Amino acid sequence: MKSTLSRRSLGLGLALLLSGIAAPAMAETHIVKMYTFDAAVSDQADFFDPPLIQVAVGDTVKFEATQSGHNTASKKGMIPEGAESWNSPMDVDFEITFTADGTYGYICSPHYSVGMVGLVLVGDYKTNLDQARKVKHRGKAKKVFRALFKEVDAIE
Ligand SMILES: [Cu+2]
Repeated sequence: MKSTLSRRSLGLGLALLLSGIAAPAMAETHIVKMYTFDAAVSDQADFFDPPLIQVAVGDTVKFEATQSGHNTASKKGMIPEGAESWNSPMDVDFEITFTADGTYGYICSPHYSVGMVGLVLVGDYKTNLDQARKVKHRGKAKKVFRALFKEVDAIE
């Protein structure tokens, strides 16, 4: 009886171990919410939450139209060479699967100048990090991107 139990728990342990090994290869979906205002989340009006995320190649980011009046669009010069740009309609949930390493800068089209911007870091994101950082911005986008790149520099 005792040996049966221990054999069973060994089997379970092995199954857990194997699923743990398989996990990194499985693509994940990450949520970024689009907000107009929610004091419980941020003092800022018009923002992505979270504005900076790090994902693996093959993962999907789902931009959720949590509140209305927003979209997501890649920012010219802020995605890796050869990567596909995007520009979602307003007020829809929008999914992007990232298949190439790199830093991806994006904006909300109507709220770019008030700083509704974000970064997705995919896999080996440093491949185009410097190019993405060099892009000039206007209004509050300048300040928000600068703060996000500072956060990126703090990774490791
Ligand atoms: Cu917006």
